[in-house]
Amino acid sequence: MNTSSIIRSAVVSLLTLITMTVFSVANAATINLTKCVASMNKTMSDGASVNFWVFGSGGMSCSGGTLPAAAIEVGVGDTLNLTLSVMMAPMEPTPYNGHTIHLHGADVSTSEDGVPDTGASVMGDTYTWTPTAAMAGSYMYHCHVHTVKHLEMGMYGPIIIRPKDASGNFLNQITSNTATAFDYVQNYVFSTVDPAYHTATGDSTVFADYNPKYFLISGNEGKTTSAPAVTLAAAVNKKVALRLIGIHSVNSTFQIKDSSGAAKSFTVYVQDGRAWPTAQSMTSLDISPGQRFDVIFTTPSTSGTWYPQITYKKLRDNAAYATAYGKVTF
Ligand SMILES: [Cu+2]
Repeated sequence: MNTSSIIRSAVVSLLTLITMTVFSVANAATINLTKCVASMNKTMSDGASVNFWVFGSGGMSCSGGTLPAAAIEVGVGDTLNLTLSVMMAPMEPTPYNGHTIHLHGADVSTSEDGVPDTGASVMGDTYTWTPTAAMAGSYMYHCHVHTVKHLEMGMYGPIIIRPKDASGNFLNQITSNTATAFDYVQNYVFSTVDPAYHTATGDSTVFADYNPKYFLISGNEGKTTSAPAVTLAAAVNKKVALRLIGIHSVNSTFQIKDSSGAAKSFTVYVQDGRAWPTAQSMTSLDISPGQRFDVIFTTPSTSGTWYPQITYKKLRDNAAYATAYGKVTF
């Protein structure tokens, strides 16, 4: 072989290897979703009506809008094409008109990032992401136009990156590590609501001070253990995974307590879409705005009720605002 044929042979081998690597992801799927924005009024626990802007599905007719938005599940190696239509969307006046989708925590190029300050269109776009195996875990999508207002308005929802088996089915594990296997799983989306932000627009001085009045888990207040925001019917001796997704705008502490108030331990496997080098067991976890944790706890051998709960705290002095409760029976 002369030099050029050796180089040509090496190039062909390299291209073959690259092709095999790219296309050897078993049963990688392409997920095409179109999101839109709808106005929604929600009656809060004190009887007040608060206006939200929520992501729904569809273009010209926007349906299924919820607070938070429906979770998007993407397999490792799948390609998500998430399209935003703003045709019928409620909007602020310029310069804060329009909306985007920001894939919070995702490793994407600037063109897929949905940040207007770095050139993203605010009048509709498609955002593409192909997460790798190392990215299994919990994320969120949210609007990045005048974020202080639009995030508060309810423009957010979870994105869950899940490992798949050789047939392309989702594994009931947080990551490819079998230690993260679970029997039950539930999303806990944390958010707070300052109603003054919902009526203010533009550069109003209202946005200079945040005074939340409602404290949510997955869109519900859950002010007491007898009126929890979310419930899960599990069984004894089972593994329950909770995906803790922080879209709140204050400090917070997450715990799981039994019916007598004793804190129960849970194990953190993944933080912000990356596996911890060593999983850690704990009874209390601080969650800052934007953070996500994927945790697992084991239900005991006798039936009962535990209450996963989050105490929201002021950014300035960490004083508690309120606690919101979930409920798991077994
Ligand atoms: Cu927006």
